[in-house]
Amino acid sequence: MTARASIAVRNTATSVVTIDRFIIEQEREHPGASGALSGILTDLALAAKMIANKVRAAGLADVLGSAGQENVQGEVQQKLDVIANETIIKAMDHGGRLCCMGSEEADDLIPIPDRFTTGPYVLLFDPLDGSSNIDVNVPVGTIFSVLRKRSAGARGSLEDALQPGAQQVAAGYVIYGSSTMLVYSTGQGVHGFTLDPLLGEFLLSHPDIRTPEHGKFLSVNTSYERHWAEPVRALMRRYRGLDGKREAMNVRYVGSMVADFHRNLLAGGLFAYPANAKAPKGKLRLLYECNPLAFICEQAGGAAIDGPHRVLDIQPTSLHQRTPIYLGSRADVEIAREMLVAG
Ligand code: FDP
Repeated sequence: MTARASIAVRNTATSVVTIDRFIIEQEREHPGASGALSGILTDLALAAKMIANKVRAAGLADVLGSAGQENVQGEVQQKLDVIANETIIKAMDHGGRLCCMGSEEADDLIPIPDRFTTGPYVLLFDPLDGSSNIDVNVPVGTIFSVLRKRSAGARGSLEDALQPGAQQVAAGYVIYGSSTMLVYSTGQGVHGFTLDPLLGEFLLSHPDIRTPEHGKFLSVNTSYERHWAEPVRALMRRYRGLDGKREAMNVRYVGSMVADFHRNLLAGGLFAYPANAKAPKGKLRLLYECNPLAFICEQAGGAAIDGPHRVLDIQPTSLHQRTPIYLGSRADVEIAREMLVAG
């Protein structure tokens, strides 16, 4: 059976497909499955609903603004970052499905408390991506990645987290935008669910997402142009049609990776955060942002590279490692590969 033929259930005029039902139907296609991965996805969906509630009420409740602490990246943590981080940890720590977790907001691996049993998976997540946009009501997101435990011990170790992205068994994101959407893949295509605020359920709204081969949109922060190496500048001139060798792409940069990625996934396009003289590895984190979105992108027919290499093949060496990234429609990523490798 091909990945795209694997949708077992679809909405009809009189019945809707909830994310729980969809997860269970997908699990049924794997008779040996223990149900642990399904449980992780279901728990993540609950955490996403709880975070969505907070994000929706951000202007009302006292959750806007900075919590006055810096995270491991040296960025000021926003209050909602802290809330989202705790919400995910508490939704996931007691299910007996994880051996440990890693969060963009935590310096080290997050252990499963001793009072809970552990399980065969690791969860890595960015609880609230694009958080510098929260105060101005711009979409933000949650990104997650699930890997199988490799180490011998029950409680997990760095070895479990530091696996190439190609080893992910599931990855996804939630976008808290004009509606809240959860998009995920377990390697059987990419499926999107929209939160029905009245039912309080994620409903299947975007089955089998395929990203266009050529993109319309270019998402990159051009204010770093003066710090880019010449091949990157030449590449961006190409995308913008300035060298006369292709039609110009339309520049759209929200500055929230999930929002930019989501638009480009559906409409076609390329998201880039290149290395620059001030950030030699770019800004984005391999484990918490780049790997999960690269997995989704490839599953939808797109591609993701750091320049010469496929992102999913990079062997991570530290939890908070950064990587340059070019992510999106396959033909547009191919141009980056050619020009950056040649340059
Ligand atoms: P943020 O710092 O607001 O969390 O993850 C980092 C990120 O946002 C991405 O979501 C976003 O694409 C990028 O940083 C924006 O960075 P620049 O302002 O440097 O373009």
